[in-house]
Order: sequence, then structure tokens, then C-alpha cells
Amino acid sequence: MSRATGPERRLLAIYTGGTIGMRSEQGVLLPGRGLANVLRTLPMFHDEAYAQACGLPEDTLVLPPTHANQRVIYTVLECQPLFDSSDMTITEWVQIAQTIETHYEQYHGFVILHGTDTMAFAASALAFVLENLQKTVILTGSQVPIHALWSDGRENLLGALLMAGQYVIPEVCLFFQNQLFRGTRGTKVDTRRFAAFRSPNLPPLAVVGADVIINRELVRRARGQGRLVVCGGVERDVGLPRLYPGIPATPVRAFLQPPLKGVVTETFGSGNGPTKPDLLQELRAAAERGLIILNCTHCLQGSVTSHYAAGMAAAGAGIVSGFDVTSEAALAKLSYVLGRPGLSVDGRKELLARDLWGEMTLPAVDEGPPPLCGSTLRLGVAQFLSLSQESDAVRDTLTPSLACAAARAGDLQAWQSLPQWGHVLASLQGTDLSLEDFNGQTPLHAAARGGRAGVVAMLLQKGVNVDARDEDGLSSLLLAVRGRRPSVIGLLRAAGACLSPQELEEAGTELCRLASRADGEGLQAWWQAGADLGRPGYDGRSALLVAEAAGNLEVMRQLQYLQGGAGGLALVG
Ligand code: ASN
Repeated sequence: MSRATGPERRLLAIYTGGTIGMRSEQGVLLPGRGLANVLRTLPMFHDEAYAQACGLPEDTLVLPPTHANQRVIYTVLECQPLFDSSDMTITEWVQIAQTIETHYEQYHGFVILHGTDTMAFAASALAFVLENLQKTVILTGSQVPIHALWSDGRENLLGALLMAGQYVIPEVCLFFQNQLFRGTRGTKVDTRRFAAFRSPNLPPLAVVGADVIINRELVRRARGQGRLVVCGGVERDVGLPRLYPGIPATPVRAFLQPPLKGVVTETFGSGNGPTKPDLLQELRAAAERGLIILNCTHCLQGSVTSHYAAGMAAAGAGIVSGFDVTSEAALAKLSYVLGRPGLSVDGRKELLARDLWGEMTLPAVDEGPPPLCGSTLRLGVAQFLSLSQESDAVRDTLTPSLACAAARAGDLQAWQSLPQWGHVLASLQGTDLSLEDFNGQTPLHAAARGGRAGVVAMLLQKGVNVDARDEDGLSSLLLAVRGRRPSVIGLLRAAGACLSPQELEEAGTELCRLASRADGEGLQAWWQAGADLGRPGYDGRSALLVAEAAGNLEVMRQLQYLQGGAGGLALVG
């Protein structure tokens, strides 16, 4: 994520329909044509004097100058026909993606005006089909038409244009009521209120007030380096049935018949369903036929777990957990994964179980050592690196990654026996201990991330730079905090490591997130790294307030204790 530079930023605004441009006819709202003409008459959306001075074409508008004196110049592309979004399907969303692909090089970013009813489905579908996206794509719309006296449309559209114009956020996003959500995380929660969308399981990527607060921590890096590719081969034979108490087996059987290839089941609570044998038998039989079942909860917040005997695992081990994915993103992901050519059923399930585009939070697991470890690492490296001189270039390329792999695996023995690998490993010693792999990570990053206190201590002793940043600007200390590695945090702090002002600034939202999840260990790690636990999150609330609102007494006590100046011994594992 970065701030866009340059005096002029060009955007394409794709108007697909929705209330934002609707007109009332015989008492009902219908999509209306000529949105660009409406915008042209509103000074906040168009600076006619500037447009004339630059000779901009008819369909192109320009915003008044931003405070950084940038000009956002945008062209409105009106789709034919225009839709109430209730009529949109994956076919139209792929067409929108193809429109973006056609115009990708001409514009810095894209705004899509879309009806709100299915906007979360649209944002999710676009997020999956736009591969290698490196520019900002923002969907927006409104609850009231833009030309009405009291409308949310003007604020939403202006906000979306300014965000897409001024920032490079290489994601598909959804902007509504001053909040920028990840597209795969949004869901419509209100039919009338202007705050129509929420992102229940991920804080917004940005919040716009007098200042724009970007949660940089959450914004993902550009996906892939290559040219934008639209993955148009999506599967349309997918379904989204919702279980209800007492649901009979017969309609379930009817629903699961071919040509259906996959379903997202909306189940109760943390992914549970009725345990009636005939119902489970239908699900099991469908899964055995190769139908893919992705389980997600109909609760707005929280995740599918395997805590209950009534969990969907009762219907067979082949059912894939969607964790905290929204139904909208789950359906889009299923269409995308089923549409990928050349994969086996198991391969598709494996892909569904992965977090592909920030759409779900996988449960925290203690990351074991990477597969290349211990004697395998030593042997493999020694053999490979003792090849002929022609391998020099390959060796130079691989050495940093291998050093990081050894550090991450905590393979002290490998480090200490480096001399016995001869000249080929000489580059791993001395000053080169701070060499960087392809992500700009040093062995210290890798060891901190893996919680390898022994390797961290050895590297620090050899005098590596404790504040080295990787390509994303992350320090080893931040990686240790994220991985909840108290002993590594202690070593790094003792060696003088500090979180940067930006890392500290961004901590507020993360602290609130940890407090809402009652993650005492995570809070402790931030405190140990020197973060101010009272720092507010994106909405101005502190972690303590969030814990209080969630009725989490234990976390409240912990926060009060730590903020009250607890000694270093307290709770440190
Ligand atoms: N029915 C409208 C639509 O989704 C609702 C809206 O845009 N507010 O197109």
C-alpha cells in the first residue's frame, strides 16, 4: 500500500446500476441513465473550468483539487443494460473484470458503481477472478439516489474516487459510509441505514474522517508481478443452502443433485447442523459423488470450529471448513476454485481450505519448523553447494534463503558447522549473516518469526542489525510479536530493538482486535515489545473499552495490570 504520487490520477468509474443512479417511475425505483450528466452538475464532482482548460472529453470529469493538490480525473463508463443488482450474476461480474482488464493500462485505479443488494457478492467475485491485481478497485453505491436532496450516494462516490485516486491499495475493496472494507470481508447488514455494510471479522482497511486512517497492517501486498489476468472460467453450478432446525432430508437431497458441483452450507453457530442420520447420509452421499461442501456459519461474527459433536464433520471428513468467511465470499471462492482447470477433487478441497485472498482467518497454529530442516537441510545444502563452479550463480541466489531456512528451523548445529561446508558456505558467515532473501528478510527475521531464541541470541552476539526491515518494512521484533514469541521479544528488546513509530501507530487496531478475541497472549506480546496498550484503534476505542464491551473481565484485568506499570516478570511466558 502506498500514497499515489503525480499531479494527475486517472480513474475509470464503471456504472453498472443500483440505487445510486435510480429514478422513481410509477412509485418504484428503476436504474437511471446519464449518471455522468448528473455528476457534471455537482461542483464537488466536477471542475468545469479545469476540464475546459485541459480539453477533457465529454465523458470525462475532474474533481476539484485534493489537499495535496492532486487532480482525480475520471471517466464514467455506463454499462448497457443497467441493473438492479438483484439481477446481477457471476457472468456480469466476470464482464466487469474483463472491462477492467481492457482498460487496465490506461487508468491508475477503478471505481465500480453497483447496487448494494449484491455488492458483497460482486466484490468477492472480483477479488477472486482478478489475478495479479496491482491497482485499487473499489465498489460503492448508495441507499438513496445521488440526485436526492438527502443522499449517501455523494459521500460514498466521492470517498471511493478519492481513495482510489490517492492510494495504491492493490485489492478489491468496498467503500461505504466512510469505511473501506476488504471486498471479500464485507456484508450488507441494513436495508435502510446509511451504514449498510460491515466487515464483521476484519477491521476496515481504512477509515475516512478529518484524516484518512489506513490500517497498513491489514492491506495486502500486490498479488503476483505479472500482467492482470481475468480468470473467467468460473463454475456457475454452485449453491448456498441455509440449514434450519428440523430441515428434512428430502429437500436437501433434491438440492444436492447434479449438475450442482459444490455448495456452501450456512450452518448454525460454530458450524453445527442437525445430527439426524438421514440428513447426514444425504450430505455424505453427495460428498462421495464428488460434490464439494464448504461449511460456513450463518452467524455474522466468529468462526466455524470443530468443538461440537454436532459439527458438520459428522457428515464426513470431506467437508471443508470456511472458518470465518462470509457466505458471499465463500460462494465466490467455490465458483473460482471449481472453475480452475486440471484439479482433482482433493486438490480443490485443499485450495478451498487455504486463505487465498484474505477472505478468512485460519486458526493460529504453532508453526513447526519448515520442511527443510535439521540434517536434511545440512545434507541437502552441503551436497548442492559442493557442486561445480558453474553453480556459483545459483548458489549466490539460494544462499540467503537457505540461511533464513536454517535460522527459522532453529538449526543451531547447521550454523555452527558452517565452516565444515567449506568455501561454499563461507558467505553465510561474518557480515553476510545479515544477507536478505527474496522478501528482504534476514536470518534474524526468520529466527524471530520461528521463535528460535538460540539462533536469535547467536545472531545478536555476532552483531547483526537488530532493526533491519524486510521489503514490507517489518522488523524482527514485529514478527516476534505477531508470532507471540516472548523469549525472542525479550532478547531483541535487550539488544535495543524498538517498534517503529509507524508500527506503534498501527498497533491500536491490532490491540482492539486481540482484546475482542480475548487473546491475552497477543496483548502481552505487544506490551513486552513496548507498545502503549491504551492506543486507540481505528474507531477511537481502546483495547480496554473493547474488552469491556465484550464483557471480558479477564482481559480487562490483564490490560489494567499491564497499563498500571506491571513489572517485566508479570505473565511473561
Ligand atoms: N436494489 C438496489 C440494488 O441493489 C439496492 C441499492 O442499490 N441500494 O441495485
